[in-house]
Amino acid sequence: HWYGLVGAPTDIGNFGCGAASGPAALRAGGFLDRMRHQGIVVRDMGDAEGPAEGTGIGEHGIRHVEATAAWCRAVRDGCGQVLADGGTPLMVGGDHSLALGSVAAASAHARKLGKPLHVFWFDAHPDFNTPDTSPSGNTHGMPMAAACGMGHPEMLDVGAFTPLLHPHDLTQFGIRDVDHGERAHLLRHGVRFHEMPEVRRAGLVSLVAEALERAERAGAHLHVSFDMDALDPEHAPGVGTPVPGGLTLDESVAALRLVGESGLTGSFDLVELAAVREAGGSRTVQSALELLQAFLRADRRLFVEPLAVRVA
Ligand code: DIR
Ligand code: MN
Ligand code: MN
Ligand code: MN
Repeated sequence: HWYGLVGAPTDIGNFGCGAASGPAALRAGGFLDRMRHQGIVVRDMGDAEGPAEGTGIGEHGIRHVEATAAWCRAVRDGCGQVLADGGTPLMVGGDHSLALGSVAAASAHARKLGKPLHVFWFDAHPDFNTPDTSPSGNTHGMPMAAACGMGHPEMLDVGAFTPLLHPHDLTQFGIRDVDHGERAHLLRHGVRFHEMPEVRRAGLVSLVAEALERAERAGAHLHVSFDMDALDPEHAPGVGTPVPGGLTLDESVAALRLVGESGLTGSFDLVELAAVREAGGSRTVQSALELLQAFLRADRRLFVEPLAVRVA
């Protein structure tokens, strides 16, 4: 078993937020070496490519929707290639609109295997806006609605079919900033979105364990999408839209370890790593490294075959 790193260096979905620097920051932070030293080989598939410039505000009041869709198609193809070659894509963003691309790849792959797709979404935000409900017009607030078949035609067209995901098969953790119309959508479509008060009451790990049981029973392909702003700004100050009152690094590490142990994860995103926004430090990159390490080290599939000892 192997993971393939697909970088997506753009902030097209929240223009200027700084998330374009994410893949380079993670590589410069020593991600691949750190994994290799632990016997975990992650193949670097390089960066997806897309338009450098936005395409402006269209008739629906959405920013750069055509450019977003172009980036998502590139991410879809990069992740799709890893899946076709038998690996697990690790998409590093970039802003969260790109998850529409990785989910499109995951959904097509799951369908081919005859499995349902389940998505775990760690985020301060549900990213379940449509053009009608979005207060900002930014596409990074829309990928999950689009995956569930609601949104701008350009975004619905990223996958080979639509919807890519049934809303009942979407579970969200760490939510604490929901737009008004977005909440109505979530409730109407039966999305399980665990807001911070519930996380504090029930515990992140037990909510994740419950969702894992559902995914396991369903025989699902599990796609995990981790927005760095799910973490409290104390642990991840370098994000585009920090929201106080978030997840601790410790509980997130414990949750991702459980997800890794399950062996159910067929694709993974780590997004909104806007380290350039963090004055002078590297706290956010360190947190990202710890999350990825917790997840990967717990995935026993990586250790089924003895790895060749690597010299040099
Ligand atoms: C807000 C912010 N809900 C929007 N979304 C963010 O623009 O739709 N997602 N920041 O990560
Ligand atoms: Mn997000
Ligand atoms: Mn977010
Ligand atoms: Mn976002």
